[in-house]
Amino acid sequence: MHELPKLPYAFNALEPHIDARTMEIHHDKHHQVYVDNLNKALANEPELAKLPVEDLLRGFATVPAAIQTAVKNHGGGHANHSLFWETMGPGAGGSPTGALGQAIDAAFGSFTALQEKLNAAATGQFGSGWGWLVVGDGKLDVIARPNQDSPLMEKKSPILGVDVWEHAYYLNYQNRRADYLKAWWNVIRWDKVAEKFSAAR
Ligand code: MN3
Repeated sequence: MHELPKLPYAFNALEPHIDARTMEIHHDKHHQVYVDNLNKALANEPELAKLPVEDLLRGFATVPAAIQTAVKNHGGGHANHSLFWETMGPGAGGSPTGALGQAIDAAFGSFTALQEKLNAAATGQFGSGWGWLVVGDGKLDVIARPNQDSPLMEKKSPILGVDVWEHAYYLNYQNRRADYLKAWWNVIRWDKVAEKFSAAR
């Protein structure tokens, strides 16, 4: 059985960048529904149900056709939000250092250039989806994907992602997705992103 991970900080911990009410609904309601529906989809697949959700998504091609859509939407939703909560925190932000900082400079030219590229990808995602910083074939890349489609299904490892479904920002930012993105950079835990980067390489 998959379980909703506990939010590692208070609902209001990311204010003023992300408001407490949005965090509460987003974590307790939206993410819970992905977890519940994933468990329902896997109810008759005991072997698949044992896998960590990341492994389930990496092996997406072998998931039975009858539950592929549910696994993509709800398994993706579960994995994506788990990463999202974990890579944000209070007193965070700033810029990446060490091996990750150097890899970002090498791949994009500078941290500012990465920010511009990820902002453009996330702003340009039509409708609901995510902007991602991923490692694929050992290299950093920025991509956007619709809905809850996980980069793991393409054998890319997400190390940072931003949810641009309206439920992620509408209460505080309404239609201003770009303002939400600008604020989000202030809550990124680069120590966590660096851990994921070193694990992915
Ligand atoms: Mn969401």
